[in-house]
Amino acid sequence: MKVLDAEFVQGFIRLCGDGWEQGWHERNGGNLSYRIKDEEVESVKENFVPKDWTPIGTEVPALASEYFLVTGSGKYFRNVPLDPEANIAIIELDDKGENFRIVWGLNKGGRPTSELPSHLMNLEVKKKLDPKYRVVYHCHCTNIIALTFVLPLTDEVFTRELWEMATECPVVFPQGVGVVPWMVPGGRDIAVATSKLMEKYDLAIWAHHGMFAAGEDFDLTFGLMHTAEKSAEILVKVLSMTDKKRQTIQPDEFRHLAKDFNVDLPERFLYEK
Ligand code: 2HA
Ligand code: ZN
Repeated sequence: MKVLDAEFVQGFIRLCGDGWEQGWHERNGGNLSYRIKDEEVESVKENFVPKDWTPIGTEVPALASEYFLVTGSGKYFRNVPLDPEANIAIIELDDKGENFRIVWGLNKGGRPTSELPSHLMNLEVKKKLDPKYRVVYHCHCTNIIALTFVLPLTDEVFTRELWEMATECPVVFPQGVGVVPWMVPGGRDIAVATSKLMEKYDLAIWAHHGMFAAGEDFDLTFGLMHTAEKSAEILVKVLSMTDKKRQTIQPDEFRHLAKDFNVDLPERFLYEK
């Protein structure tokens, strides 16, 4: 099968276009990765032409010898649906999980996303917890970023505020949201900080930068990002009108919701204000 005909590649391309349309990917902002299933690798392998091995910049031994579909460094999400083969790549990891090589894509040159260490370390943490997780998505979602200038940068406050602004939020991300303080992007340090949060959460905010989401497939991962960002948009609107909410969802009401929807909401997010 041609790579571009594969369903997982089509799903990846669609997410890039959807993210662009949301306004979350100015210029080359954002990146996406997908841990490819064995049978999907088999279905497109005939097209692979391996390039040279290159260090990842970190180690991900639990992902050794696996294949990933990733966006290219400096490439624009806007251009992914228009010319996928020039803007995305399939990479293979070596048997130690220390080096990668491009086997398909980026046909006009380039490297995988500058955030490859964060993507792979997040995918590794998630795989160990639940092998069904395959997608990691980073975008520059406007309202979440805006809130990182006005809310305290704690998991507790961001989780509680996002939960309050849309009833579906505690059901969609019951574990909550983690927050990484401002750090230099692109390297191992921010990857370590983010992947630590991914042990507890499916969402990690990068202060004054954007957010990471992890999920089992493209719909769930994009939907998670979209739900959290929509909630942030509502909070930005509320805070633009007033610094006080006249009424909101109360801790006991969250507990009631948790019971009826059969989700576990950690008590540390249900503090009295
Ligand atoms: O430019 O979003 O975090 C890509 C990025 C870096
Ligand atoms: Zn970014």
